[in-house]
Amino acid sequence: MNKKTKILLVYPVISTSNTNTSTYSAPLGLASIATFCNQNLKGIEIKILDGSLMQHQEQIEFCRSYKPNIIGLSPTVSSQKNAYEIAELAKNNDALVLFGGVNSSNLFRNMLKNREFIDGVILFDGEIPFYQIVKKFIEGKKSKEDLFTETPNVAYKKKNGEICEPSKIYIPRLEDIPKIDYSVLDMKRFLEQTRKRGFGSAITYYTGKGCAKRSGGDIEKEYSFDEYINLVKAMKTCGFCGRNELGFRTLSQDKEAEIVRELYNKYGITRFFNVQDTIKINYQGNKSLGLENCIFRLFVGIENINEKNISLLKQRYGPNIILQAGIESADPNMRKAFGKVQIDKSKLIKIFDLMEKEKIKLHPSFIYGGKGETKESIETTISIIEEIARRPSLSDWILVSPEMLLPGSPDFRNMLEEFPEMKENYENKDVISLIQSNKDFLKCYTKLDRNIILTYLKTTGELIKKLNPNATYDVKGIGLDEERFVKPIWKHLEKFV
Ligand code: B12
Repeated sequence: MNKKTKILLVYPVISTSNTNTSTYSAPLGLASIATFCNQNLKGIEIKILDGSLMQHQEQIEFCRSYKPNIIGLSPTVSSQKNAYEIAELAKNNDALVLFGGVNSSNLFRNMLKNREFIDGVILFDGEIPFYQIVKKFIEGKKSKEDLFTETPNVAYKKKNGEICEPSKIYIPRLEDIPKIDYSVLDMKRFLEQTRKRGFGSAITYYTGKGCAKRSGGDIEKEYSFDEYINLVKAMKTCGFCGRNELGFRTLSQDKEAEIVRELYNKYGITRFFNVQDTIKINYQGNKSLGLENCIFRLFVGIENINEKNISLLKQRYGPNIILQAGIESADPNMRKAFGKVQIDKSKLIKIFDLMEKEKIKLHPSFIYGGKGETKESIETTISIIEEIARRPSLSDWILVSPEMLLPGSPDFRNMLEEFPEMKENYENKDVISLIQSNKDFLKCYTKLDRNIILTYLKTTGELIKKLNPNATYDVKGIGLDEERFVKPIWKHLEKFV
């Protein structure tokens, strides 16, 4: 009797050294890969472990008893170490070990050099390469050469230690990838958690990859590795952005309607978070999604919030809209340093007035400690945070973080290019500490240090608490000790913990 090939896909637990980003986000990348494989292959069984729902130990134990034939891991900067531990365990049980996702796409060389237990790293979009590898595996091919040489987007290490870059990069049109079948996730447990956290039945979906800033020119389906990497490096992006792909791909307006209506009908979802980095507001024809009773949280560029766009958004999503906008700084020089559109304080305040009038909620995010940041520029930003905190009907969630040096971001790349000692420090690393890299960045590009940043983060929290006692103050990219000092405020969690 033919036994099924067991596949385990893991979103590892984000290590405790960082604030738990406690939202209603599901591992969409893994869910999409599972959907694609299930629809195109027979004789497989796929399980997904979501690190937002379980502890690291639970993942370890599951992996130990399940003994997958193939494991695929999707770590972030802050869960890389946990991922290695699970992967090594799977390797000891003879699994084929594959890594993927943004962080692995950036660090693949060092990962393959330093970690013998990794068989291959799949760069960028994973559905098709992962499917092709599983297919070959089921057909009995087991050597790295057989599995990887002809497969797009895969990097691996040969027996002689040579790192093989992907022979080609394949970038599918999003319309060619089936929409996610959410039943591959543990929806029961996921929704129990979102309800417990006070979000109701909430989940993420996506309608695009990349962002508007990255657009320009058509995206081909195939590139050579060098050609693709050079095009990505040449793109204009925000300095801190850790995305690493070319351009902006989006799904059609109708596809979005299909996705959210299905989630509403099948799982009773009433709170949706579209993770597309900037939504396009150019709806044609019948705009309404017909889900007026639901809440939609959408990423926008703050400069695009105007009367006309709000009206279009309301026609499409109904009245309950939360706009998540990366304001980052209110200081013009800092906005420039971050690569943001120029917009001054008075314009920002007009936007807040408009949003309040229109009853649209704002979830803004800010960064302290970008290139050239000074105490004065941080204080300018705090004055705008104060303006928001004074308006409880405008916002109940404010996010501030120290600049996180994400591999793949222009700021990280420049730091290594401009400072030889940084190059030496980071060149071979396959785990990046958000804390240490921020300290290094501050030293290279500002006269501030991390203690100053942490003190500003703390006083910002106190200010928010005073002005809007019901607001959540979310701080990312800080360690546990630092968290005890800064005191982020998880308003929505307080009721439930
Ligand atoms: C939702 C989200 C989260 C959720 C993730 C929930 C989850 N379970 O997945 C939460 C809120 C937990 C989260 C946390 C963090 N995130 Co985040 N997040 C996102 C966001 C907005 C969407 C991700 C998504 O679902 N995309 C849609 C899916 C379909 O695409 P995908 O994930 O890229 O997956 C595809 C490929 O990457 C690949 N792939 C992915 N995994 C795997 C695995 C295998 C085996 C294979 C083969 C392929 C593969 O194939 C997939 C299908 O094509 C992205 C930005 C974006 N819009 O993409 C940032 C992003 C991924 N996050 C980022 C970061 C930095 C973080 C944080 C470290 C800091 C932060 N900003 O909060 C934290 C980590 C923890 C912490 N507290 O410090 C960066 C990553 C940069 C980098 N170089 O690593 C991004 C790109 C934002 C940015 N612009 O910089 N995040």
